[in-house]
Amino acid sequence: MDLHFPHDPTDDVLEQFQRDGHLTLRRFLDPLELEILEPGLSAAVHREDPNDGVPWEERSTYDRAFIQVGDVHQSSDEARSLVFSRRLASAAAALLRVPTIRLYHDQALYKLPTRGDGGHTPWHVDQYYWPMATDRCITAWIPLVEVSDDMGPLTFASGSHRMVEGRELEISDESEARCDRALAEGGYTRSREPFELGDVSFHLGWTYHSAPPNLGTEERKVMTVIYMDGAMRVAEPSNDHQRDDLRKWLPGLAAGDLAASDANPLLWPAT
Ligand SMILES: O=C(O)CCC(=O)C(=O)O
Repeated sequence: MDLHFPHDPTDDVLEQFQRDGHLTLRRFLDPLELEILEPGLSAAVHREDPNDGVPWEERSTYDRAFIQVGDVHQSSDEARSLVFSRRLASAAAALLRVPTIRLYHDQALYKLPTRGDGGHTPWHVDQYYWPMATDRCITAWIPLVEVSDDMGPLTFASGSHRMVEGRELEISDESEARCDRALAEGGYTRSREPFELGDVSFHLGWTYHSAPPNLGTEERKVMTVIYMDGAMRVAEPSNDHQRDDLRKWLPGLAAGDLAASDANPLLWPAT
């Protein structure tokens, strides 16, 4: 299912994204369509939850942050319609200022209501995990339910895609503490707003972001799609996470290759 026809952000929007490294497009998707997609997509996420049954006390900071399920579009037609949405992919192309866009991968990030200590998403940058040769990669964060301020909305540090300190940290208590301090010292403004159904945020691979714990009673259900420049090349992995990502999301490829395995279809222009 194609959610909408392509959409061209205005020059103001493009400049804002270039300045801040993140942007939320309000009512970008049709709330009714998201309501229809949500149950099937959530069923796939819960079926594949890697931490199902693990007591809260035994979970790491990372595992308390969210239920993380990747490649959801392989098991859910509902996820597939978001991953192959031309409206989303065309916005990614416009924001990155590239003519073509490929899928890096998708993942659902469902934040459980906190059960005591933790449940926040520590400050981090995504590109630490990705073996990519340039910074032309972007995540669309797509809530499948309304996310009020107490449910753990994504929080950005505006302009932080230019900050270098902390880029070498995996998501952890250490990244939370060190990035928080570096962002404060660098004077970066933090931006956190509730999401209505249909609102979609986009952030660059090097933009620092975090989320508070979900203090509500319902799950914070969010789907993400990670896009890259269609001309992206694979970089030599610089850590074990990047080696894992190379195997998982760029199968069969090596440093220097065009990042265009069978798992990375061209999403824009749509074929
Ligand atoms: O959903 C969250 O809490 C974190 C999301 C995130 O880190 C991302 O989409 O890159």
